[in-house]
Amino acid sequence: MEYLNYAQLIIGPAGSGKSTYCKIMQDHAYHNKRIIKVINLDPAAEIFKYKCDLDIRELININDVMNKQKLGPNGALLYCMEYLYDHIEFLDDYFNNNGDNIYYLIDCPGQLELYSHSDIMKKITNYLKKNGFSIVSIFCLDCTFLQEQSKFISGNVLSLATMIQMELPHLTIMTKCDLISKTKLYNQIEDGIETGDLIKELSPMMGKKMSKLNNVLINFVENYSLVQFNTLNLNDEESISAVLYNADNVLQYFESQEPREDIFDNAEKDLMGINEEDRMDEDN
Ligand SMILES: Nc1nc2c(ncn2[C@@H]2O[C@H](COP(=O)(O)OP(=O)(O)OP(=O)(O)O)[C@@H](O)[C@H]2O)c(=O)[nH]1
Ligand SMILES: [Mg+2]
Repeated sequence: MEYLNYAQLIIGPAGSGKSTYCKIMQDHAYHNKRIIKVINLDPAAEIFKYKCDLDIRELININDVMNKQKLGPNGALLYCMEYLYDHIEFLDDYFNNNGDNIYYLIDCPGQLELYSHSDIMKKITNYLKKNGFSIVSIFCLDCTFLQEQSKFISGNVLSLATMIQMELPHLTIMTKCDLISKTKLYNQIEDGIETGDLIKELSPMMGKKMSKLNNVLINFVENYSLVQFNTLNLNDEESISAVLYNADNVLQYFESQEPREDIFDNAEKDLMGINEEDRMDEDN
């Protein structure tokens, strides 16, 4: 399938590094002469480190919603996202103005209820998919989830619940890796962790009673191929390139960048003088 545009949907718990991820990727792309536009879909965002190309706050302001509708922060957030869906022309006009073959990062709010309990984000991404977007979810998880196996499994389950609800290709990225020393688990993840190793290490930590549950959870996680993670360290260009490369791959972005075959064919014909002969035939 040929896509018109490409988007990474940046999601994950509050404070997991979503907005910083956008800044890291935007800078990385800039240094590699690639353009990545960033859209803010978090109506409660305050300061941006990245260059924001479109901001939901131009459409709706969460404080106004809280005051006028007498809602708390979570209710107001849901209201804002539903308002965006009802006024989807806000996004449409912007995309149409930009034209095709554009790569976007969409910085989303951190309230996981939006992805796990409500279907509003799915409705928005389904709309984009119908309009020719290739989309990947980038699920950001703080690297502290790598500090022990039990936390790691709970992070997995969190990511998995979102993946199932969003029905999008999904990558889980361990963020803030500049902040931790490389734990054993960290190294295992970089080298490709085995389910068997996880079970072996988790069970003694949690007592016999839990071992059956651990096995079920770990196998469940593996069946969804979630034991694969990317680590992101903002001081390590290689890790940034690797994350972007994986996202590009999932989006099938590279295919759209390959020169079209008819351009090659024409150039070949030009070299052989065939196009010139055709043109002379047409002139006669
Ligand atoms: N050292 C370091 N700090 C980071 C990194 N990513 C994020 N932070 C810090 O973590 C905090 C939260 O980062 P954000 O990027 O705002 O996280 P977020 O997921 O967008 O947060 P919300 O939008 O509030 O859900 C900030 O203080 C960042 O400076 C990182 O890769 N390395
Ligand atoms: Mg943010």
